[in-house]
Amino acid sequence: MSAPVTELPQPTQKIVADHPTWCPGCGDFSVLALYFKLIEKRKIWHEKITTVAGIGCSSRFPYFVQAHGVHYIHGRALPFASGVSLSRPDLHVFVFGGDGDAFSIGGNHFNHTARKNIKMTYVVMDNWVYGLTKKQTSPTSPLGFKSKTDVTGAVDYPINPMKQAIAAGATFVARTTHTNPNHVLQMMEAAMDHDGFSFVECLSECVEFYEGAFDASNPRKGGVFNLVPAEHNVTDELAAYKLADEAFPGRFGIFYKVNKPTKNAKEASLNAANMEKVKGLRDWQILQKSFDRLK
Ligand SMILES: Cc1ncc(C[n+]2csc(CCOP(=O)(O)OP(=O)(O)O)c2C)c(N)n1
Ligand code: SF4
Ligand SMILES: [Mg+2]
Repeated sequence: MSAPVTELPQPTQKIVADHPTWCPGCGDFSVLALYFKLIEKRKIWHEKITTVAGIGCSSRFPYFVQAHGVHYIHGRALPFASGVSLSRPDLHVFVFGGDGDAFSIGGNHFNHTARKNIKMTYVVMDNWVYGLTKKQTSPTSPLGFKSKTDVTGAVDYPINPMKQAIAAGATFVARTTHTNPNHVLQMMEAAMDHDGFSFVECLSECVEFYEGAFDASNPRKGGVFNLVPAEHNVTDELAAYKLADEAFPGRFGIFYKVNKPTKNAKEASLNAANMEKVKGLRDWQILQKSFDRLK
C-alpha cells in the first residue's frame, strides 16, 4: 500500500483561481471550480496538492490554481506526474489535460502510466477537438467532424477513452460531464480516494470550436444523462468494457474499480529492502560499494 495522504483540519492557505483565460462558456471552468470545491471539502493543505498538465486549453489548468503545479510539455504530463507521485507519497497528485494531450501525443504515456498503476488522478477534459490550436481533428473527434485538418470531415475512427483506459490497465475508470457539477465532484472525489491510477473522462464543451458536441448528454438541451446502472459490478472488466461500448451519450459514473498493488508500494518496499542491505553505512561507503562492484 502507498503511504496515506496527509489530511489536516484546515488548509494553510485557501487555494484560489488566478484569472482563468478560457473563452466565456468553456466547459473547463466547471472542472476548475469543482477542483477547488473538492480541495475545500476535503480540507487539503495547500502544500499537499500538486496539479500537473501538458499543453492545450484544458492544460492551462495549473496556471489558474494558486498552489504547487506544473504546466509541462505537450503530452508529457503523466511521466512528470509519475516522478512526483513516486517520490512524494504524501501528496495528492492531480493531472488535468485534453483529449489531444492525453490520446494523441501523450497516448503512449497514458497506456504505460495506467499499466504501472502509479497513484494519481488523471482528469481528461474531453472536448473532441484541439481547442488551443483552433480546431484540428483530435483522436476523439467523431467521424465526419469538419476541422482545419479534415475540411471535408474526419475519416479516421475515433478512440474510445473508456475502453482504452480499461484495456491499458487503469484500476479506476469513470466518466462524467461538465454540465453536471455534483457528478463531476463525486467522480473526482472517488478518484482521489482510489489507491492507484484513477482516470476520469470529463466531457467539457469547447464552445468556440465544437459547440453543441455534448447536447445529447445534457437534459437541459433535450439530451439524456444516464447513470451507470446500480446493479453494475465495478470489478467486472468485461461488464465495464460493454458499458464503455454504448453509443453516445452512453453512461456516467464509475465503470471499473479494482484494488491492485501500486508501483508506489512496490518501489517503496524495494527501496526499504535495499536500505536494509546498507544499514549503518555512510553515503560515501555505499557509493564505494557500487564502484567496487564495477571493478
Ligand atoms: C510538441 C508539440 N506539438 C504540437 C503542439 C501544438 N499543440 C498545442 S496544444 C495542442 C492540442 C491540444 O488539444 P487538447 O489536448 O485536446 O486540448 P484542448 O486545447 O482541446 O483543451 C497541440 C497540437 C505543441 N504545443 N507541442
Ligand atoms: S477554444 Fe474551446 S477549449 Fe479553448 S478556452 Fe475556448 S472554448 Fe475552451
Ligand atoms: Mg481537446
